[in-house]
Order: sequence, then C-alpha cells, then structure tokens
Amino acid sequence: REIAYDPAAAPPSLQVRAAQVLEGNWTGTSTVPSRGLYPHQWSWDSAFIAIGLRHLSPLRAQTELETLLAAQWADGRIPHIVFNPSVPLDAYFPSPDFWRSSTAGRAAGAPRTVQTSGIVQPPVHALAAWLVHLADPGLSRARGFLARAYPRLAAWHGYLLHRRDLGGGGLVSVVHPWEQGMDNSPCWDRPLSRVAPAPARSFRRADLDHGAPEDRPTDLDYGRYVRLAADYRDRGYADGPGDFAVEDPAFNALLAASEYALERIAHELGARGPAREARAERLTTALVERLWDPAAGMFLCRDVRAGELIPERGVSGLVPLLLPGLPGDLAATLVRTVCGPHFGLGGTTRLVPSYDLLGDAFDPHRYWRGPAWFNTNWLLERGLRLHGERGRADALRKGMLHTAGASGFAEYVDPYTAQACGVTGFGWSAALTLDLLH
Ligand code: 9WN
Repeated sequence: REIAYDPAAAPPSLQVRAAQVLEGNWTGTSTVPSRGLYPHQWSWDSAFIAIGLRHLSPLRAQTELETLLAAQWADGRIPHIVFNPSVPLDAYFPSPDFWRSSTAGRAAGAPRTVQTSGIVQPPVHALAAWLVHLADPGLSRARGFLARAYPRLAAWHGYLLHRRDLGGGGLVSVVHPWEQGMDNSPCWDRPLSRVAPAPARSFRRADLDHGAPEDRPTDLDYGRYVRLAADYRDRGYADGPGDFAVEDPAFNALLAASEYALERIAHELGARGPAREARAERLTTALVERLWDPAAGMFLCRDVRAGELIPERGVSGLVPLLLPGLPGDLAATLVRTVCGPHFGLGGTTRLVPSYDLLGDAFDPHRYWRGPAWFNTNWLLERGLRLHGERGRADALRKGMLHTAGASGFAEYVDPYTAQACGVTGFGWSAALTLDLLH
C-alpha cells in the first residue's frame, strides 16, 4: 500500500516547536517563563527571551523589553518581577502583597500603577536591547526603540554601580540569592547560614504546586529567602549593610558585557556619555582582582560581610569568559576548567552543570545545585567562540540543540543523562534555542 506524503503529519521542526513555546507563553505585552510555575514577567528571563524572540518578531522582542523597562523604579532599579494583575495572588509566592512595592518602595521610587518585586536580577538588558536592535535596525529606528531604552538602561547601570558597590571595590553586590538568579547555588550556603529563617508556617510555597520538591530549593532555603526579602522591604528597599551581600562573577560579568552594549547603543544614537568601554574594562579588572582564584582556575563569589572568597565552584565563576578584555591566560585557564573534571564539558557532560560535579553539595536534579541550564550554557557558548574555541563552541551548541528538543525545552536537565527537570516549555530554553539556530 502506498503511503501518501502528508506534510501536516511530519513532526514539527525544532524551530517551530521553540516558536510554539514562545507563542504559548506570550501574554500580549511580555512572555512568562512558564505558564504554571512562573506566571509573571521576570527580569533576566525577559532579556534572554527577547534575544530569541527577535528572530520571530523584532516588534515583540522590543515590546518585551519595553514592558519591563516601564516598571523601572525612579532610583534606576529594574525589578526582578513585574506582576500581572490578572493572575490570582496565590498563583505565585511571594506575591505583590508580600513585596508591597507601591507603598514600601515609595521612597525608592517604585511605580504607582504596576506592582513589582523590590529586588533585581542580572543586567542582561542592554546586551539584549542591542541584539534586538540588530535584528531589524529599520524598525528599531522608526520606533525610536533605542532612543527610549537608552536613558533607562543607563539609569539601571548607574543604580547598580553607585548604590550596590557594598564591598567598596568597584563590583556590584547582590543582597538576595534571587537577585543573582541561581537561587539555591551551594555558593550561598555559607553566607545564608547567618540568616535566621522565617518560620515555615508564615508563608505558603506555591512553587510546590508545580514542581517536584526534590527538584526545588528546600523549605529551609525558602525560610531564609523570605526573611532576607522581608527585612529589605521593611527598610524601604534602601541599600546599605544587610545580612547578605555577595559579589558574584556572573552578575558583574553581565554588567560589563552590557556596558559594552550600551557603548554601541550610545554610538548608534550619536549620544555623548560616559566612556562605557572604560567602565567595562574597570569592571573586568575588578573581577580579576577581587574574584579570581588561581588554585580553582576560575572566579569565585566573595562574601562581602565575611570579607572572603567562598570556596565553592559554581557555574557563575565561568561566565566571565564572555568578556573580551579578559587576560588571555585567564581565558585559557577557564576553558581548561570548563572541560576538566569539575564541569566535564566534552567528557562526562554535554552541557555545563550549574555546580561542581565533584562538590560535596552536588545534586544532579536539584535546581542550581548541579543541573545544566540553557542560559548559562548559551553564555558559555558565546564565551568559547569569542576566545577562539570554535570546535568546543560548536559541540556545545549541538548538545544544547539536541537537549532542548529532546527535553521539551526543559527548565533544566540532569547534566549526565540530560533528563528533563523542573517544568517543560520554559521560555529562555526555547528562546535561546532559536538564537542558536540563527
Ligand atoms: C525566583 C523565573 C526565575 C528565574 C530564576 C530561577 C527562578 C524564582 C523562583 O525562576 O527563580 O526569582 O521562584 O524560584 O532561579 O533564575 O529567573 O524563571
């Protein structure tokens, strides 16, 4: 019997499937990371999502960033969550009634009309805005996309550089693990151990309605996250000495990468401004001086309160590979570390894990304590390419594309088996797949 060729029956391509995820997560003005687990707009998710979305619709990608920037506070901070008012309060914790941005954040200039969190996330936005512009410069110019984004992005960087240099050494500190974006990384265990947890019965974890408890942070972690956030809120979101302050390599490297992007944006606009390239170079120098650990062959986090480096190898310590100004010998050492026994790329793993394979706290399924994530792998793929490691970058790209499709665009995967963990149909996993395909 002859079987007629039916194009509708052919499996959809990876590109089509990734586009379907982004379509399904689009709300009309921005993209949720996941319909169930994360039903609002997240700051660094939106930046990564815009980087992929630009290949589908430059207009939607611009809108994604514009929606986020519209929620900026008067002091320059871009909040880590912009809440969707049509989502029920109990769908995600902590909800707007916890953060109380428009009242508790009044002195810091929180917007009145939109509810947000009061903490931040890594500054990927200027890099995203520049890449979105490049996807369709004509549309971008016609809409004044960069002209409107530039002052907001400059104020955002100004907030970080001036209000958040809590260690006094030219680097930005995060004041909450959610700010750095790798919530339960073992790098935070030591500084977090000084934080008295809020009682477990004082809040309800909506995340456990959607995720397996063994894939998520523990209740003790949550108690500490809640305590730190509530204390910050009760101080009116004023920046100063608090219980938790950490200089993180990825956060600062992303700020430096975004400073380079802001320089390009300023040039495109014919704007005169501070010498941003010099700022990016100063950040790179400060990263090397304050966070490089020659024995580990990578960057570590600095516990600002204790005044010492944290002896844990997290993937954030590899992300500075993204920087063009990194001294050549350090870049070569980082490449060796990525491919060595602690991260296993090209040997035991196809994607780079979030934490040291040989570390005591390693857990292949628990969130940022071992699984591989697509955003950090995308950053490392760029870093490898930038430093001339084309073969390794190509192999990582191939591994990411395969894993993205096979896992249904999982939130994160077991670094050894590539088994899907967390939710599927995750925004940045789909978006960065699209970017790698172009
Ligand atoms: C807290 C949205 C966010 C990501 C973070 C990731 C996770 C939130 C949570 O989800 O954090 O901000 O509820 O666990 O750790 O990187 O931006 O995808």
